[in-house]
Amino acid sequence: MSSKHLVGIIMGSSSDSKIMHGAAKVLDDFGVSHEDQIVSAHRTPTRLEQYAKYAEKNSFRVIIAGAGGSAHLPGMIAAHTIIPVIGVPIMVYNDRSEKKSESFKFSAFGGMDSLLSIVEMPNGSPVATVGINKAANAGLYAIKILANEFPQLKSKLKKFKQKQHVSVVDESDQMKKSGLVKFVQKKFKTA
Ligand code: RP5
Repeated sequence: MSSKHLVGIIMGSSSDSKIMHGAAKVLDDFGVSHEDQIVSAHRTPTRLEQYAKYAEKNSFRVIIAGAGGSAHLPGMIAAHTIIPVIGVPIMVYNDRSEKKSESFKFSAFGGMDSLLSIVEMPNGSPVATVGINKAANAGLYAIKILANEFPQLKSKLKKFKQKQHVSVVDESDQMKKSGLVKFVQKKFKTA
């Protein structure tokens, strides 16, 4: 596979990094090279435009863009480039100050604000959108796109699906054997 970065991961703030790291982790697990940066649509609008050009120059195949609040980043990046953009709506944010009270650590609309602003891109500038905080799914979806070009990713994805299958069947066997009450006690360490 290419040693160059295939995926660009960007986020609106360092406070998004805890969520966005889920995408990076999946890409690392599949051996897909990615480059990670902070690009803010409202604090660094000119940098956003530069980043889109940079991504095209570097032949990124996919851009994963995460943002919270009104979340313009994924849509604005999509407006500036023909590279497919996967948007990650982020709920938990605003944790720059440790002293902030709990109620200030979450976006007012619980992530629905970001979800709707990313998923509701008007016709002509699409952004594929994953669920709120589901950065790992963005990573997986990027791999599915890349698998069209890199056949080794196809077989890795098939193995990944097979592993999921086996783990569900294993848990089902345990449940069948012990019964639901004991299964829950063991799995969730309840009394
Ligand atoms: C958005 O505003 C970012 O994506 C982040 O989710 C949110 C809050 O940013 P900070 O105030 O934590 O920098 O642009």
